[in-house]
Amino acid sequence: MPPPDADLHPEATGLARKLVNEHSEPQPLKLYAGWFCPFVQRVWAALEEKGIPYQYIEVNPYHKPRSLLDLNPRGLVPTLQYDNKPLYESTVVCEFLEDAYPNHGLRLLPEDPYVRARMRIWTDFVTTRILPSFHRFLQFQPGNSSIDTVRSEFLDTLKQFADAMDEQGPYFLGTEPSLVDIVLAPWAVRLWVFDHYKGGLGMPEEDRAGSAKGSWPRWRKWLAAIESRRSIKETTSEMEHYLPIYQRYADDTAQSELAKATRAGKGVP
Ligand SMILES: N[C@@H](CCC(=O)N[C@@H](CS)C(=O)NCC(=O)O)C(=O)O
Repeated sequence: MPPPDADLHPEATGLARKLVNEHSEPQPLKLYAGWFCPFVQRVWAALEEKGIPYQYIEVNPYHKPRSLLDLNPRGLVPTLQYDNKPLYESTVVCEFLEDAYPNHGLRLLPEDPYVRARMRIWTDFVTTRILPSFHRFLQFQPGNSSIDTVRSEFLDTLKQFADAMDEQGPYFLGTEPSLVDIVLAPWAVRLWVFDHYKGGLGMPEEDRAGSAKGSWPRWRKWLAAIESRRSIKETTSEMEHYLPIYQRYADDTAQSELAKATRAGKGVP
């Protein structure tokens, strides 16, 4: 029997629907995607930012069709097919897009080796620290520990991220976005889940009363820039179709690899 997670709206909606329609023609570069998936949104936004021609192919990774398993034995989206060869793991795929298409659109990786390495530290921080604590908070059930603990652990990861940003911004490294912004953006635009299911995100208004500086004003400046980015808006579907999916996480009944990893106290699959 397919897991409950397999029961999803079958296709992208809203602005994302329009983008899917524009990318339905066969191309040498194919993105096997799920419209709802934040890891997919990383790669999808990177493709859009760089203006790389691609074909969008919707698959349900909880049904794991043969077409997906043949390319990626783990059966996860995003999976890329490039010149008939498979690639997966969203961050690796984004880096690959920069390497393979260096002269297209936005530069995802800074040229300076030090800045590039530092950006990778924070890209890794997103996946190994922010995302697991996002999910511990989202999947929290009364009786385990206290929701205040998981909430403040999550906020602390966001604060560390904000504190590492360029002071002016608005993006992490400064005036232009880069990979580190794109890897967090899909979760940043899903923060509504905490208001909807967990009694609020609980982010302080400001660090110090009246201060324009500090972590949270900087976080909000970053978030506003991310939320208004075309590549993020146009890869986001209508809210109503995310609700049943996130309800399963909020109830901790989801059976996805990510949900199971969170329950087992592990990192992102
Ligand atoms: N580490 C992977 C994670 C991808 C992932 O977990 N994708 C989810 C959808 S959001 C999936 O395919 N899940 C199928 C499953 O859990 O069986 C990446 O960064 O690409």
